[in-house]
Amino acid sequence: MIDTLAGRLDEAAVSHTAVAQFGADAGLDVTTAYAVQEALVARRLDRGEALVGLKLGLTSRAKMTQMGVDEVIWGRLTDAMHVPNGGTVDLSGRIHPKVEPEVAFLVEGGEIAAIAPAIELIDSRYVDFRFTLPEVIADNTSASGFVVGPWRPVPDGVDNLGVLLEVDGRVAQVGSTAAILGDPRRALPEAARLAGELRDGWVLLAGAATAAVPLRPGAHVRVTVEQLGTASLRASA
Ligand code: OOG
Ligand code: MG
Repeated sequence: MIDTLAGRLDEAAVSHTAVAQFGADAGLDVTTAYAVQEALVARRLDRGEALVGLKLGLTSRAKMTQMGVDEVIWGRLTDAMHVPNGGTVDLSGRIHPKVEPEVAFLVEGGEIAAIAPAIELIDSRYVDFRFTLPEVIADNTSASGFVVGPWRPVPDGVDNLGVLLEVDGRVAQVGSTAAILGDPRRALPEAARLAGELRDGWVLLAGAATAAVPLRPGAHVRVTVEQLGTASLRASA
């Protein structure tokens, strides 16, 4: 079953065509769901992608409410998901992408070496972006892309910095890093506990500070985190 479900999700991503939720009959539990995720990401690695980090999801109340799911989850980031800061995201390869404001950590020696403002691009492989907790875990927590702004040392007050998500110069979401586990630095021990591994040089996305917003063709998206600066992307036409 693990391989069948991983194959379905992989095919959905590659063909950018949403799949139906697996449904209760599949009997997917959280443990099996992480095995599906591993098998799904293994297919990417077999195609030559490399693991470059991890992400946490549903670390904020806003996201739990938006997605109707209420447990912290984790997923895997590969080099193919990385979009350079200010770069263009090709929408032709996505299903129904959304963007959300995050902070990223650089991991060294099991610790936080640097912090950066970040944008996560999520693109659920399920129809209508609807899923259960095991289903979204199996789908690598909707991971599709990420942008990291300039790295800097962790500033004082990182547990409560203002976060702004702008689309075409208009404010789309406002929030605070406090929304991320009460303090985004908690993402590090949380990721180590959940994933069991954090390699040097990996990027860790701590989770969205606000709800996600749809990424429309041609849109310019900018995330600003107080004291950290900005990260931005443009969607292809
Ligand atoms: C699941 C991924 C959640 C976050 O930052 O909370 C996530 C989803 O919303 O599709 O990445
Ligand atoms: Mg996220």
